[in-house]
Amino acid sequence: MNSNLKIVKTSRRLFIKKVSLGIAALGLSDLSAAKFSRADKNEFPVVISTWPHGLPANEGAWKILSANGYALDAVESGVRISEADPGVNSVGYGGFPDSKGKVTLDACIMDEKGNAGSVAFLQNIKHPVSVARRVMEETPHVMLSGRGAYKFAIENGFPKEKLLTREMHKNWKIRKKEKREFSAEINSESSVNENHDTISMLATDNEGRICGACTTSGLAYKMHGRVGDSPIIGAGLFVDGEVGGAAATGTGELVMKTLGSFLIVEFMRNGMSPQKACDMAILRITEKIPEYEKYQIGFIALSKTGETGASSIHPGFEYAIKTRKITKLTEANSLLKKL
Ligand code: SD4
Repeated sequence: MNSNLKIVKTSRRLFIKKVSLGIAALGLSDLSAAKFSRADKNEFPVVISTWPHGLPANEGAWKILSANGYALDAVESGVRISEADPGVNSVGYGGFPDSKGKVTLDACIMDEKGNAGSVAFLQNIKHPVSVARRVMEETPHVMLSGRGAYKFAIENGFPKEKLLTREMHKNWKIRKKEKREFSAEINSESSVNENHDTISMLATDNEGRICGACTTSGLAYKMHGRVGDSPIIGAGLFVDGEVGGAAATGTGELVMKTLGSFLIVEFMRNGMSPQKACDMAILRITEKIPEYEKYQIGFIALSKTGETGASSIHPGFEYAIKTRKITKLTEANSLLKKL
C-alpha cells in the first residue's frame, strides 16, 4: 500500500472513532433534551460563515444582528460583502470564469419558516443572493436559472454589470493558451489560485430566528452551463427554523450526491450536536464516494440554540464565527490529516 494512502486510512479510522465516541457520549437523554430546547438568550445573536472572507462578511451581518435586526437581512447583507469584493475569487464580482470565460453565479437563501429562493447560472448580476431573495419573496417559485433569472433580475431593478475582472480574464487566457484540463480536485488551480471559496452563512437573531445564505461563482473553469450545489436547497444550504441550519463549500458534485446540508439538519433534528452532525455528513461522503480524498468539502452548522460546528475532508478549511463575546476564525475538524 502506498504510504500516503496508509496515512489517509489511519486518519479516517481515528476520525470515525472520535465521532462514534462523541455520539455515544451524547446519550439518549441528551437526544431528547437537545431536540427543541429553547436557546440561551445571551448566546444570541450568532453568525457563522465559511472561509477567512467570512470575517468581513460576518461584520456586515453583525451590524444588523446587533441592532435587533432580522437574521434574513443579516445573512443577505453579510454575503453581499463577499459578492462585491473583487479580491474574493470564488464569489460574485471578480469570481473565476467558466471554460468559456464567463462568470456564472449560483446563490440561494432560506428563512426560518422554510421559505427558499435560489438562482443558478446567472450572469452579469453582482448580487445573486438578493435576486434569490426576490425569487423567494416575489414569485411562486423557488429557483430561476440562466436567461430567465437574468431577465427577472433586470425587471426587478438589478443593474447589468461586468463581473470578469482584468486579472481573472488574464488568468483564463493563460490557462486557455496552456490548454489546461479542468479539474475539481483540491487546489488543482493552485498556480493561479485556490478554487474553494464559496461563502455560506448561517445566523440566528435576537428572536431566535435562524436563516442562511450561500453564494458562489462555482468551480473555477467549470463547463459552461454547469451548476453546483450552492443554489440547490438541501445541498449547498438548508435551514429548518425548529432545528438549525447547515451549509457547504467545496466540490459541489459530492455535496449534491449526498444532500449534505439537509443531512446535517436531519442529524441535528435527531439530537446530534452541530459538530457531530457535520462530522457524520463528511463520513457519509467517504462511504458513498470512493475517490473522496481528491476533493475538499467543508460544512458549517448552527443549531437553533446557537451551537456551532464545522467539518471538512482535508485540513485547511477555516470558518468565521461572531457572537457578542467572540470574533474568530477557526480551522474545522478534518477527516484527513496533513500529508
Ligand atoms: C460549487 N460548492 O460550485 C461550489 C464551489 C465552491 O468555492 O465551494 N467554491 O461546487
